[in-house]
Amino acid sequence: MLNVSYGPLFSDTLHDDMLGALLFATARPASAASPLLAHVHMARLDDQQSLLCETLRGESTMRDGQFGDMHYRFNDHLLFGVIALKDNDTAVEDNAASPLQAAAHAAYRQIFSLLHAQGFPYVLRFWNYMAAINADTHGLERYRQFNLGRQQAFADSGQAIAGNVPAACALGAADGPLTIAFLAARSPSVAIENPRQISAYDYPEQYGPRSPLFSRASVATLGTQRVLFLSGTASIVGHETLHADDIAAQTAESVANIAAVLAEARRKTGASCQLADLDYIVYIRHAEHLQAVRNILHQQIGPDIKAAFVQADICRADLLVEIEGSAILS
Ligand code: 3EB
Repeated sequence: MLNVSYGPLFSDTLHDDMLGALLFATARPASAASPLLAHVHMARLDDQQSLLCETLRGESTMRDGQFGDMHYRFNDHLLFGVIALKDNDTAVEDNAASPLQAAAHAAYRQIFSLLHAQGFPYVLRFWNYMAAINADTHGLERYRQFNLGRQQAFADSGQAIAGNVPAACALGAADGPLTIAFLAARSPSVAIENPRQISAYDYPEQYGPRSPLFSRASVATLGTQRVLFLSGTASIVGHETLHADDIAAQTAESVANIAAVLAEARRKTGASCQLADLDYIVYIRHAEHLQAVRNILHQQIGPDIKAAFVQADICRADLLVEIEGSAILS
């Protein structure tokens, strides 16, 4: 059993049934001290008085652990963990590697060795957040530095670097260390790709020396339940960004991509899942675009869409919006 909720309400204590959470807020509340609450430095746009909390719950009988720089919690079926590494926390062994690349490499190496040791080898979903994601430093955009370290760690850890890879998102936060959260299971999930898009792990080199590593969605079976995690989805067709500078068209293209991913998920798993079934987080680069994005989503998904909106940088400088989500499928 897994429950994923996106709420303004947040209880400071980690309840017995919580695996962990992501806390989207400009400042971390002093009371929210648990390291299993991954703090993402992002402002909520739709309700500025509240922070947004994406909470993962499971059956109780959780156990807590710490491994290197990581904190994690698990039950019989699922393990959730959080690692936050500052660029300079990691010694740069490879002189050619930037500090962010080294941090990404170290974080992913630690994650995979924990998951191997604990017997949760199948990651359903990664959440990746880093400051200044579009800044060029050390001769390369920081997102591309991150991709170098991530891919190298997958390869060094014996993980597939194409095909059945986890769902993910990667966004730019206003501040804070490289923060990675992950949810892993003891049995494999089904990776979903999007027929309208080239798989991210096959992107050509113009997007950086090493490809991003994620699938467009993952579907996990947990007992009698099926859970879908939709990766960050943007206005990309083939491998190209479409509609630069047009927020309405980028939002509509992102929805067309989500619809295609859900169709592929239905085809591959037989599960029924429609656009209106998901809970969404919508990342918007420019706060003033909130209403335009909302209008398109209301038109295309429906006025009762379950969505929260936060301000974030997107991993390509020409992308203005990215949408991710999840659904418990029956
Ligand atoms: C894209 O489709 C948009 O690097 O983990 C979406 C989801 C994106 C995950 C990642 C990047 C990532 O390429 C960007």
